[in-house]
Amino acid sequence: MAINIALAGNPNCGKTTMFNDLTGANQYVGNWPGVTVEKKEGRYRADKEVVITDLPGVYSLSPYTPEEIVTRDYLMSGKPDAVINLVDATNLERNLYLTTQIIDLGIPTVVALNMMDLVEKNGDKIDVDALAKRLGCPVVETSALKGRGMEDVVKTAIEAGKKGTVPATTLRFTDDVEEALAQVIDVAGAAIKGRHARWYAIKLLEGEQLTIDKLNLPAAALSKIAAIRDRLEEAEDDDAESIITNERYDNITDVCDACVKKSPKAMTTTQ
Ligand code: BGO
Repeated sequence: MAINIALAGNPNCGKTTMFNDLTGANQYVGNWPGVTVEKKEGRYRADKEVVITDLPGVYSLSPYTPEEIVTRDYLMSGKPDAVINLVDATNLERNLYLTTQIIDLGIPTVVALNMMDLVEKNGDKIDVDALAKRLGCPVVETSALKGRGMEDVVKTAIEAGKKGTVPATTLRFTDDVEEALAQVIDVAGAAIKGRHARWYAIKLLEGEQLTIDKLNLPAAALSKIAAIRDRLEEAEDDDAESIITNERYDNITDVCDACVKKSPKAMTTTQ
């Protein structure tokens, strides 16, 4: 049976390079239905049962650009068995913003720590085991340019996809936000049951119109969720979307502080 693996990541993280290395000449390029966003699909050259879809490069899963909508819809379509989230390891802090959102989707995820050749060249160190523990999903070192780690990352993704292993929710928000999310899950009930429950709860708490329209919740549930949002916003003196964005960045800073060691050479040259 075919296994579907999606490649997702920020622009310039090396997705095209990895996609080309994995699929060789077995590629099909078209457009996503209804939009002029390029769709690239190919068969893994070492196992033709594995179909690889290269998603458009995005910085976030907000629904503001066609690329973000295509990426998000595909990841939530139930089609991919697993996602390989490429991150540019020389720019971990910026790239992990998307990673925290992909993890919240609740689909089998493997982080490909790409451009490791450059990290090593710079003399920086990343504690890969600690990073995997913090993110709650496997992390594989790769260099798409040098073809390093390619088999390992696909093998890890196939395994995660076959077992249906979703990321552990080790990246928590503050207690106030987690409590609000639990209340939203309670109110929304069966409408958001399943693997995407946490993602939907976050979007409902943020008040994202696209998700509100999609879920078609009864008016009474929507007003209870609005009350939960109001209480949180009042307690934190900020809007819900900013609260969640800021907490993602706080988590990312903690993760990078714990897992990345910049070379002393690099630190003196940037001062
Ligand atoms: C140019 N290591 C290194 N060192 N570079 C990598 C790696 C890696 O693991 N992976 C990718 N790159 P895309 P998106 C380039 O094109 O795959 C490089 O947007 C150049 N081009 O070679 O396109 C890759 O699909 C001139 O670099 O990323 C590419 O995600 C000078 O990262 C760039 C220097 O990769 C983006 C680099 C004319």
